[in-house]
Amino acid sequence: MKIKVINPNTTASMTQKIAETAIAVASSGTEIIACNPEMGPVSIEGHYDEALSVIGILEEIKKGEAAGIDGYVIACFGDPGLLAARELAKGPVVGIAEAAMHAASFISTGFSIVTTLSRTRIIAQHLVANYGMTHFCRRIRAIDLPVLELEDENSNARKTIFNECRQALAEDGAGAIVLGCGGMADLSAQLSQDLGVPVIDGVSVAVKFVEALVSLGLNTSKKGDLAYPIAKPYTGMLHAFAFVNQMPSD
Ligand code: 5HY
Repeated sequence: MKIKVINPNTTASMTQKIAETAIAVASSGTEIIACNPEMGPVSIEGHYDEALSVIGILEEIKKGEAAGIDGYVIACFGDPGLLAARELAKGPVVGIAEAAMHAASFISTGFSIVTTLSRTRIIAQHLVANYGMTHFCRRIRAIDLPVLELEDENSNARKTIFNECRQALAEDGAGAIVLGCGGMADLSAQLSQDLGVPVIDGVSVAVKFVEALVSLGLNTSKKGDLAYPIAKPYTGMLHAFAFVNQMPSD
């Protein structure tokens, strides 16, 4: 099977890190195609960045459909454009926030999320509610470092994340930690070992969930709101995004 892992920001080093994490957990027989859009924000740190990252994500889904991709991972903790991507895709599309939260709920009765900037906590909070995880999510914490600090080997991001996780375990009554950024994908194994609790990275979990869904033949339902978009003209600079209906819809 072919799984396309999309890093919605345009920072190639973060895409490479996400690719390595995905390839490390993929089953034999699973081909991982990791990419980031050609256009968009170098990092996603708020609603505006997120909104504008969606165009690039949908462009990558469109290319994936033409290339026979079986399933997709959206590797940004805001799960940007998830439902729009599902409208375009035949196969399953899984967001790393959704995947990580569900995995945490299988192995703990409470988890805390550790993300980057405080201003993005509200985005995670909305997803916690959307995904029915309010019962499990103990707290959403931020290390208040910009996303791209994670790309700087010399920054103290790792130490700061470790300290925030340790505090979460001491104060929040959490049994597991969910890492709140695709750029933290490479940290989960070491943090789990150092902290002695499950520290969950959504990229790894999302790849395994997509593998499971595809192997079960579970594709995105085309009945109702996730049916292919209704074909209509788009004007201005988005005219090329007008959906051309090649598939039957309900
Ligand atoms: C992410 N931003 O996963 C989010 C994390 C965040 O560029 N990749 C980003 O802080 O919202």
